[in-house]
Amino acid sequence: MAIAVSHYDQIAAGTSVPAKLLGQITCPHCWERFAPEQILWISEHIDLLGDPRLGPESQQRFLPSRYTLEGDAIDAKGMTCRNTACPKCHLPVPRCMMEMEPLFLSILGAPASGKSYFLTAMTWQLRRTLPLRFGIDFTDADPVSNRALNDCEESLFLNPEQAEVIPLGGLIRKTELQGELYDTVTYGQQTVSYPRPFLFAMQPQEGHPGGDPARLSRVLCLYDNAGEHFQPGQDSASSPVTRHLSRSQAVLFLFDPTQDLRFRELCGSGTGGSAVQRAARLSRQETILSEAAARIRRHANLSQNAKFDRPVVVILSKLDEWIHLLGSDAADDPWRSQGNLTGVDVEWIERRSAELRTLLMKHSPEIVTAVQAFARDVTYIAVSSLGPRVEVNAGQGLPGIRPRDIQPRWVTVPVLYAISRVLPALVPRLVRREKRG
Ligand SMILES: Nc1nc2c(ncn2[C@@H]2O[C@H](COP(=O)(O)OP(=O)(O)OP(=O)(O)O)[C@@H](O)[C@H]2O)c(=O)[nH]1
Ligand SMILES: [Mg+2]
Repeated sequence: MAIAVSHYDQIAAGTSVPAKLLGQITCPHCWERFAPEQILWISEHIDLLGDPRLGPESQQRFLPSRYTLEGDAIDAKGMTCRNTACPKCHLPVPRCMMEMEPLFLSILGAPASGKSYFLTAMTWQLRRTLPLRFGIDFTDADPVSNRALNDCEESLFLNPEQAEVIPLGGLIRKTELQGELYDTVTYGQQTVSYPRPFLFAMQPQEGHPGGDPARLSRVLCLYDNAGEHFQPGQDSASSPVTRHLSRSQAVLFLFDPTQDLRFRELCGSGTGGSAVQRAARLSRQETILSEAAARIRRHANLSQNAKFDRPVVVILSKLDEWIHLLGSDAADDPWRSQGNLTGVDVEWIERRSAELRTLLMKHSPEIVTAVQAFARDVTYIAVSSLGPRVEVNAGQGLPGIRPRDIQPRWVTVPVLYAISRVLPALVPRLVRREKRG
């Protein structure tokens, strides 16, 4: 049965399960903010094809006037619709984003610094760590939009060739600057290409100590940029590939020590070093950071002297190649439990951060200078997306790994530490209790 009242009237009248809507929704594609009543619905009937923004093959978007009793819109041909879209760019906005605040995190770094491997290992491990250790459910908010990342997770962690040494480049490919990771939208004469977001719902389980789950639930919005996007001149009105930076609650900057000449000379005496891979490229990575800082300042209207007040995590990648430069291993994760509370072990992370900062000051001080000129709250965390068992394939001489040997190190620490800074009720920050008496 169809009724001609608005979805919002129904919610108010309690005719469907009342969900508390946000006052404002943020589109994860074009970052437009809009009121919930402006959201468009995506028609279902196959005759309703053709959208002015997305082209003749796309289902029409529309502002509904009829709804089912369950609160779903009904399209012009009488079909019940399930999916919603942004009023500006018309790209799909999952319905959970009407109820849960977004949490944008930007991952940036030079080409080949390890962003895609890190993102893949991180999301794979978050699926386990968040529900089992932190009492937070972590699920795909939009399986269609997450498909590319799910494929990368399968390639690394569910690879059927478990015992074969697979060249690293064959597991996850370089991120393209155009193509299937982007959506093209037409505004009159102008065509804009948006990077596709990866969206995850984070919802506290019953009994989570932080309190009201509705207040703490978030949609984590992540992007896998190509490193070239962070180079000067690569973000434009027609290709706003890094505009998420200005919405980000925290910035994760990957620094790859194996691309730094001075660091590189020290790599290799460790267990996982691979001369072939390191020979490939060198880059001045502080320029990526300075360019990102300039973009954030521009889009957030921050003056040249003002410091960015959100957390910045400098992630030193490919730890397996240079772990011998540190005093200790990183096999265990820095979590701490107190009673029924599990959180990040702040002292452990900060101790290691100080050690990494000292190392950077010695071998690559420009990075420390550049990040501190921009941000106030900086933490250094070292990760390996593959773990200590990278080897060189005898036949091809290329670095590779047997999928069964992949054991990521500390890959969930940057994101959980960042969340603990912006939302400590969801991911608590724990310090050792003072001894009494
Ligand atoms: N030893 C080691 N190598 C890694 C690790 N992570 C990535 N790599 C290597 O670094 C290369 C580049 O990694 P990607 O994750 O594709 O780099 P990216 O930053 O996404 O690069 P773009 O997509 O070009 O921006 C991979 O092909 C691997 O060879 C790691 O944890 N350890
Ligand atoms: Mg990549």
